[in-house]
Amino acid sequence: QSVCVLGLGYIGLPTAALIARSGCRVTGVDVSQAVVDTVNSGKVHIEEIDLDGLVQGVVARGVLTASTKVTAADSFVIAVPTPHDDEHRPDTSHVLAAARAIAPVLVPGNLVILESTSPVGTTETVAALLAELRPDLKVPGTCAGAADIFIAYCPERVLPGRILVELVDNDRCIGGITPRCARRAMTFYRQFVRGACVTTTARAAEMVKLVENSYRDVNIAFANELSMMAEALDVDVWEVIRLANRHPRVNILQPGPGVGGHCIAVDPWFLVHGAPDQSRLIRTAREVNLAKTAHVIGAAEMLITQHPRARVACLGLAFKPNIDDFRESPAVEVAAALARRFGEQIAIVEPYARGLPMEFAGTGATLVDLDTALAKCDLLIVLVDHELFKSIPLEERADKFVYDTRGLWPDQPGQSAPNRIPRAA
Ligand code: SAJ
Repeated sequence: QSVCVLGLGYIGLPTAALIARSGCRVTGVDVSQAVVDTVNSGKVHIEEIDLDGLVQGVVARGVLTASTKVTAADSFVIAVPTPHDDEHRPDTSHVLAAARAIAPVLVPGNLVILESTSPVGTTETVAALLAELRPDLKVPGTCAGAADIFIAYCPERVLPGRILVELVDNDRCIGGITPRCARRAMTFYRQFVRGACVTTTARAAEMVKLVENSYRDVNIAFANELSMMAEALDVDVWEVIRLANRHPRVNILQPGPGVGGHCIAVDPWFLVHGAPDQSRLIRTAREVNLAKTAHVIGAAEMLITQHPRARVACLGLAFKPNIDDFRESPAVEVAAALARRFGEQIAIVEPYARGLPMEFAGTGATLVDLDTALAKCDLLIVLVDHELFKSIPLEERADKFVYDTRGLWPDQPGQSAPNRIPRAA
């Protein structure tokens, strides 16, 4: 069995390496020569637990090679990015470019799988494109009778930091352009997936992926809306959530400074664009989560203005706890807005950063370690719930003003409601 994986990013590279380990010969294709060279030297360009050892092993055994060119194979897996424009409209051009690259080498019996998060209908568009480029092949969904090739959509649903474990253990939802395509793709995934493989249509599988992340976004928006209401009502939102969650059928998520990452804040827009008149709740949830970041910036600005001589530390930049990923992070957005306005008054603590991201260039804000911040700063703005911050004992922060957007320190004195902006002394 030979497999060609297009896109060697966060999903493509771990997937290519796992397939290679399961006994296939894999070519990993990427448009970046630097990525190709790195992988061919047995190294990795992305941080992910255990990925370096896995890639080194399969490259050394000669079962994974990288290239900038698509080669003939039994199966093709497309795992390229689907970005969006400023109006949040999905951009499927990389997916279509990958399909164009595959078209010339396709032969009867081949399987083409799309894994990239995609608007509903994209797999059918890929099929139509392949049919147009290869009129000599019977392409499923575009021809009568048995097709020559198989096309399916199978989304990834792994959590960064647990990618290799979740690629193997999570259930997979496999959507075929036809039931025959789904069955063929299921045989492919069973080679390296331990979780259940469930088949459906390509359109349903595309929607499943978008729905999973929209579900989480809507639920976080609920928590964020509660936090702003509780602030207005002078109630401790974390206590309210903790108590409400004692109900057997209630499970409210945690408020924060907004929603970050590359999926949950993006995928709901793909659904909204697909059915704009039917997606009021999902659109509103997105708006609530965006508004929460603006709310935190406004509240922090007010607090600093009330304490003009205070030295301020922003705790955390990552988009979620205990990781070193700062892209699309609401914490960066908040801290950078404060740095632009208050400059040198702002110190940043981020144990996972080696320097400040470019958003802070020219602001005068500085990156300091936690001990320095605790020794020198009087006002702490908690933006990320890193374990390191959670463990700060009360005696090291009892005398500080704290604006805690993550509910990290329920014992912080002077805050009947920790989500509430502390009043000026
Ligand atoms: N967040 C909150 N409150 C919460 C939970 C999360 O504010 O109670 C925030 C986080 O701080 C972070 C953001 O949400 O800024 C997203 O973090 P996350 O841990 O919820 O999700 P991601 O983006 O790391 O990964 C998600 C996962 N999707 C779901 O859990 C439904 C993952 O399984 C997907 O594979 C991934 O998106 C993806 O690639 O689509």
